[in-house]
Formats: sequence, structure tokens, C-alpha cells
Amino acid sequence: MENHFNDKIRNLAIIAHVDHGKTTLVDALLKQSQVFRENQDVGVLIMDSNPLERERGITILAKNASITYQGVKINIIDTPGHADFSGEVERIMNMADGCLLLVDAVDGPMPQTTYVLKTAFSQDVTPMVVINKTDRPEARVAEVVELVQDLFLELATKPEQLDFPVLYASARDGYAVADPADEPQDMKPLFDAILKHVPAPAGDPDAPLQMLVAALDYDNYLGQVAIGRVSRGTIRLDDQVALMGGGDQPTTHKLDRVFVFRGLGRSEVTEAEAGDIVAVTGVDGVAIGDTIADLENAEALPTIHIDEPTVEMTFGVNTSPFMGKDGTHSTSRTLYDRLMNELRTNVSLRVEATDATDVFLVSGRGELHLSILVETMRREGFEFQVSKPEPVTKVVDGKVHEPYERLNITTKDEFIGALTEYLSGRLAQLIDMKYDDAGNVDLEYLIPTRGLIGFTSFFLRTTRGNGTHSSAFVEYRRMEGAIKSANAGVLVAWEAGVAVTYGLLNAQGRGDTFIEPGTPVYEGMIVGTHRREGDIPINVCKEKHLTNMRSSTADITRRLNATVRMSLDEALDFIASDELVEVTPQNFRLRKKVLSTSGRSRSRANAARDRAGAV
Ligand SMILES: Nc1nc2c(ncn2[C@@H]2O[C@H](COP(=O)(O)OP(=O)(O)OP(=O)(O)O)[C@@H](O)[C@H]2O)c(=O)[nH]1
Ligand SMILES: [Mg+2]
Repeated sequence: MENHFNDKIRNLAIIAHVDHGKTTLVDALLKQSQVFRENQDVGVLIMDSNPLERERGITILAKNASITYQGVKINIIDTPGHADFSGEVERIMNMADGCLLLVDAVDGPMPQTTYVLKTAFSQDVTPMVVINKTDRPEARVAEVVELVQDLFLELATKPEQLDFPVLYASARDGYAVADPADEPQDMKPLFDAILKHVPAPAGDPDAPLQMLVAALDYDNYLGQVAIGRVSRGTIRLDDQVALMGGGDQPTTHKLDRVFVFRGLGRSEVTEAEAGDIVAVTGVDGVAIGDTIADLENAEALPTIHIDEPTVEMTFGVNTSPFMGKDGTHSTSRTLYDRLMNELRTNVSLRVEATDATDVFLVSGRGELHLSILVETMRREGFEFQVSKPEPVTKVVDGKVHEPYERLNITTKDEFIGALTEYLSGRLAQLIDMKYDDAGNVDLEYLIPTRGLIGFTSFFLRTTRGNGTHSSAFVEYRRMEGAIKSANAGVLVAWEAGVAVTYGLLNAQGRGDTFIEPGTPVYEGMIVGTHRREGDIPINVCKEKHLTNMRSSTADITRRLNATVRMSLDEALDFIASDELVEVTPQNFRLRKKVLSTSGRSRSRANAARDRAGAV
């Protein structure tokens, strides 16, 4: 059976660390294979089609496209490079026979390069290496090739995996060469190398049908769409098929539509053979990892392995006094249904019930994975409240273990002191440090995820944009040591009302403020940072007492300092474990879990007693 190969097809995943140029490379491949009309202005990062991807300039969801070169159809799967979305890479890898591993000619291999290459090897996907961004003046091509070779030596599980081709490209400028000395022209050398090195997909078109569902899509008109590679047999329109999911009895369905990928779109066909990637409708209730199989010979394929989530937070019904003002979906039922729906496509997400009926524990692969979900839901009109992201711990042999990550930082050497101080207080161990002559430094740490939460905003503040950092999960380790917390408290609104300039001026005597005059507040809402330890209640709605005296000049010149504006991600980073972010379609507000000032001092007193009793 395995000696059937479909030589008219290649299935190729594009994998790399974040920002190494995957989507830009796919742009170039699509453009140069005439997917578009002559002179059609299609823009850049065409595959990053969802609004959040465009806004943030990152890929979040893996996506399919296809091109034809010399009569061979190349199915391309673009994947996200950010570690938080690595579940996407695991999910799609079984559709591919080969992958292009892109490596930035300046950065070299980064944590996520290691991760995606490991994933490719574990699925027996044949890698080709593309050193990208060779146009950059700082490119250090020879060195980067050596680093890539070291990485292959470290990760390969079979000798033939060390026999990989290397190409040199500028995805942005639209060329690739097989030898650095070659004259750059176009992507032809890369197309040729793909046909030569990526194995044709195996699978007997006459055998009983088998297809693993690797992606789902929902279309208002077509309904549920299941996407995957036909690994055996032929899939036909109107066929009766068996759907085999986790443990349940197979169900029978009739295939309403069969599509293959063409360019950026799909085209309807009556049948598709083993080796091709298809999208089908008619299989209601399908989930990722299910097998669509021949009715008479229903055999399930191994389901998709996805690494476990490492970070969790609660999603609860909004309980603030402003509840229901902004959002169209605000009940426990709609929140639960929405989260359940997300599980169908967001493979590395988990949702669990908690002791409270209107609060759910949601876990994912990192802070960004969860904050993207929060952002997506608020844009859909949801209103809810979320807690601080915390690492997912687990108990091994009676001991608590926590996730550890490898953290890579590139910045200017003037920031080393501040970074080192912060990170050592957060249990990071320095693994490697490299300087260059231009005052740049590369730092590599091993750090518990616990210590990394909140790091992004610290890093941006401290380096003022002079640098990049990224991290990727390594393993679970024994939980040891405590994190030095910053201990600065917050300013908390004392009563409900509308903030006024005078009240905010008073607040600014204690710290920075988050809100403008005219902002409605409620008791327990966080309105700023306290410069010192501990929270203080503050009345930001308080007007100046009117007197007969004219204002002194000092008063006139006292102006409000600029309001500190946080993004949603920064707000999630900022809050403490006794605080929440209230998210609505128009706003997000920071609040204490316990809103009443007296309630909070009571619970503090109780906590103090608890601690005293424990000793
Ligand atoms: N100089 C140069 N810049 C490039 C090249 N390829 C990509 N870039 C730039 O690098 C940045 C990231 O490119 P993307 O294609 O979005 O990277 P990606 O790997 O898809 O990123 P994620 O999907 O978020 O992991 C963009 O600003 C590109 O313009 C290249 O060959 N040369
Ligand atoms: Mg991308």
C-alpha cells in the first residue's frame, strides 16, 4: 500500500520562530506562481487575514493555500511562530510531508526554531532549511548555517534527517538561491528544491477512505467544514462516511461538498485522491483529531497529540456595578457556550468548571494565547471578567511542579543591569550571554513561567523598545523558591461617581492615575498605581470646596499629569491575584475582586489571622 505516491502533489508546512518571515515568504510564493491577475495589488502578509493578525503583525492561526508549479500542486500551510500558538503547528503537521524551516540570517535559530523542528521530526516531516532575510546588512549567513547544523545534530532522531538542503532567501525581495554565490533572481530555485526534496504524499487511492481532521472552519452558508489530508483512498461527493471520534461509536454522514485548495481560495470538486488536502461539509459534530473513514472499513487514525497548556486564568460573568451596560452577551450561559465553541477549533485550549457556577477556568499555552481569546470575544460583543494569568502547576510524586521556559533576549548592553536584577528576583538562571562590538547583547535564561508573567511590560518599559525577547516552554520542574514581588500597591476608588480633576490631582499625589476626569467609577475600581506598598482607597470624585478666596497661582499651575494608558495585555500583566480585569466591548477596567472597602480590610484581617494560625 505504501508504494503508492501521488507525484502531482506536495504538502508543505512553513515553520519558524516568530517574525522570521514565514508569511512574507508565502506572499512571494503565491505572487510568483501567478495566483493573482497581472498588476493586481494584493498587499503584503496576505495570509494574515484576520483583523487581530493584521493589527498585531503576527500569524495566529495556521492557514492553507495552494500553488501550481510545473504541473505539480503544492499545498502550503502557513503557521504561527509565536510560542503561544505552537498548538497550531502540532495540529497541522500531520497534513505535511515536508517543511520549510525558515531561519533569520541575523537572529539565527531561536527557542521556537527548536520547538517546531522537534515537532517536524516527531511527525517524520522532511525539513528543508531556508536562511531568510539575507538582504539585511547585518546578515551572518555562514555562522547561522553552522548554528542550524548544530541544532539538527542535537534534535535529529534518524541519520537521514541530517541530510537537509539549505537555500538562501530574501522573502521580502522575492528571491531564493541554492548557493550564496548565485545571482538572486526569483523564487524558482526554491520551487525546484521543493519538488525535488519534499516527498510526494503516500497513500493508495483505491484503498478504503481515511482522513484525519486537522482543522475546522465554520461557514454561515456551508456550516461546519472539516479540513485534512486524505491519507488513504478517495473522498467523493455524496459518499456515506463514518466519523470516528474519541472513543464514541462512529456516526454516519453524507458528504455534501468536497473542496480542494486553489490559490488562496477553495474550489469545489467531485472527488479528491489520497495525498491531497481537502475541505468537506456534511460531517456535523466533527472535532479536530477525528477520522473520516470508509463506512465498511472504518479504521481510525491516531489522533493529534497536542502539548498541555501552561497558563490559566478564570473567565467569569461580569459582577461589577457597570455590568450589562456595554456588552450584548453577558450571561453565564452565553459565556459557557462561547468557550465551548472555542474548544472546537482552538486545540491547545482547555476549559474547566470551578466551584462558582458563573466562573470558568480557561488554560492555554501562554499569556498571549489567552489574551487573544479575550480580545476576540470582546469584539464579538461579550462582556466578562478575567483573573491574572497564572502558570498551570501539577503534582508529580507528591511534589508540585511548574512549567519552565527558555527566555532569549537581544538588547543593548546598557540594560543588562536592570534586566539581571529583575530576572534574578524572579528565579531566572542565566545560561548564556554574548556581546558584539556594537554594544548589543544576547542573553539566554531558564525561568519558571511564574517569573515571566508580567515580564513583557517590564521589558518594554525598561528598554524603551530597544530589543526583542521571546520564550518557549521547556519542561516541568520542581517548584522552588519565591518570587520577589514589586509590592507597589494600587489606588482604589472609594465610592461610586464620576472622576473629577481635583480628585485625580489628589490621587496623583500618591501615584500615577489610569483614568481621565469624567470617567465613571465604582467602589473598588482600580484608578492608579500607588508609589508605595499596599493599596489605598482614594476619592477621585471629590470636588474642591468652594471658598470666597481666589485660587492661588500654585493651584492654577497644578495640572494633571498624563494618564497611564495600558493595553489589555498590559492590564492582564499588571493585576495581582486579588484583582480582575473587567472586559467589555468598549472598555476594560481594573478592579479589586472584593469591591467594598470595608470588605477588603475584613478579608485582609482574616488572611493575617490565617497566616498567624498556620505557624
Ligand atoms: N529585510 C527583510 N525583512 C523581511 C524578510 N522577510 C520578512 N521580513 C520582515 O519581517 C517581519 C515579519 O515577517 P512575517 O512574514 O510576518 O513573519 P512570520 O514568520 O510570518 O511571523 P509570525 O507568523 O508572527 O511568526 C515583517 O516586517 C517582514 O517585512 C526579508 O527577507 N528581509
Ligand atoms: Mg506569519
